[in-house]
Amino acid sequence: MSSETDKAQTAQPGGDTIFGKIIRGEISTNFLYQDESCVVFNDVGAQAPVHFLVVPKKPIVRLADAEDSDEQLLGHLLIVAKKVAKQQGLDKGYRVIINDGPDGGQSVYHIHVHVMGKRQLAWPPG
Ligand code: TR5
Repeated sequence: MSSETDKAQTAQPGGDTIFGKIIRGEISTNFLYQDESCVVFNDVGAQAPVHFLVVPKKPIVRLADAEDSDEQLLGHLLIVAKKVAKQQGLDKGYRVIINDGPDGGQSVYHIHVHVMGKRQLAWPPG
């Protein structure tokens, strides 16, 4: 198992996360974009030359816990993802991923959208 998979198998939902600290400014972070409902920053463990995360300020734990009332917010995250992808020069395409739960490889229990690009990505993922 990769270390990311190990992390996902042992990560626990609930409580504050590292992303909460980033959103509140308790950890100094260079935001690629931010607005009233989300922030965007580079993934510290980048899996591609460009790899950033779109994170809502609302601490939805995981996609499985999203509510019908989160529909607009979740759509907003994708619109922000495509705008920042353009800013980052991902003209040849990119991949958008939400990992959910242990089997989905989620290691941080504050929902986030991964955007990866600037290399040919394989399919299917592992
Ligand atoms: O595995 P999932 O889908 O939950 O994604 C979590 C992502 O958060 C991973 O790709 C990590 O590399 C990333 N991550 C973890 C930390 C972190 C981060 N990205 C930016 N800054 C980070 N800090 C300061 N601390 C982390 N622990």
